[in-house]
Amino acid sequence: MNSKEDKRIRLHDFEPGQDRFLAEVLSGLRKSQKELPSKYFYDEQGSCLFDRICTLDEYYIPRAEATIMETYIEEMVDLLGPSVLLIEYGSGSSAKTRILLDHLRELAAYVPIDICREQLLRATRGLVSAYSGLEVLPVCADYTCGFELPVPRRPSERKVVYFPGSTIGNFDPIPAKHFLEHIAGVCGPGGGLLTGVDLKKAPRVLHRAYNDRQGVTAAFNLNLLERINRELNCDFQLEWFEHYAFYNPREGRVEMHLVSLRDQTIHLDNVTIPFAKGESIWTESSYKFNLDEFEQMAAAAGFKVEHIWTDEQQWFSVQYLVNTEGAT
Ligand code: AVI
Repeated sequence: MNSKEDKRIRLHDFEPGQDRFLAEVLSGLRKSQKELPSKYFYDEQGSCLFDRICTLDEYYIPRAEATIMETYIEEMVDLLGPSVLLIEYGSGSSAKTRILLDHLRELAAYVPIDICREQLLRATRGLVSAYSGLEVLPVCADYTCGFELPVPRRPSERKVVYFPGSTIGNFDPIPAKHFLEHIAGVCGPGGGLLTGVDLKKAPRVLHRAYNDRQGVTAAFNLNLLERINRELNCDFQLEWFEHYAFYNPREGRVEMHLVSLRDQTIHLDNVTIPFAKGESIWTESSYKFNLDEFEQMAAAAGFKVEHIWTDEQQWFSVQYLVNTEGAT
């Protein structure tokens, strides 16, 4: 960091260490259905690939969400009220957040939280120069684990967590409920959660979204193995694995896998891990919801759904949930 803006950036750094990365990779690859946590997609290269996915014709989510935000921003701002402390989980490039930063009244501060330090710092630099009066307090952390929130200079009326993009769908149902409970604790009684929730739709639309013609999603998926090779000194042969994504209607989720194209072994930290031809590593689930299903999960975590905005096709929703704890 060397520019004038960088000196004003105080990073709260809880970046997960390589020990935990190694432990989670090894434990996932030792299961009978091999798996890897999808949060590890987002190194510098993976974050760039994800940004490219968000520009693809087939990947409807960012377009639908942006249209909803642009159409209903005034209603959202009225509901959230003035002097909000805005906390974003998985802020990435913070590009989607700008519409809120542009419209929220007397914003107390903005806390972007992301696991990828480089992208977080890049985004913070951009925000600091674009919003001169705004206090930006970046936190580098795996937000599925505990970390301390920075304390802003200005007091706030309420805390609002922003969790766009339907990343909640990347959690299995029980961890999703626990995660919503954690957010309810962070925003406190009367605080809120503004979140994107992807809705159930025709499987062919989902199939296209996770199997784009340019192969960007495949590169995003395979980058996980490249990252493990690079950072953990492993020896995956990328050309011997293939991206495979499909909608599982019974479970209501898109599953992404990497399928081994031959019998092979890989070596990681003195452990040899065998792969049979056709065996897969499950790298991501992306759950799609009915409005009722999501409402029930939110209620079980202590949230009341205050408002739902959807696009014309009802493919995607943005929802404002309020922590009802302490309400009579
Ligand atoms: C970040 N998350 C909501 C994306 C999704 O759609 O589940 C990640 C992604 N995986 C493949 N394409 C996009």
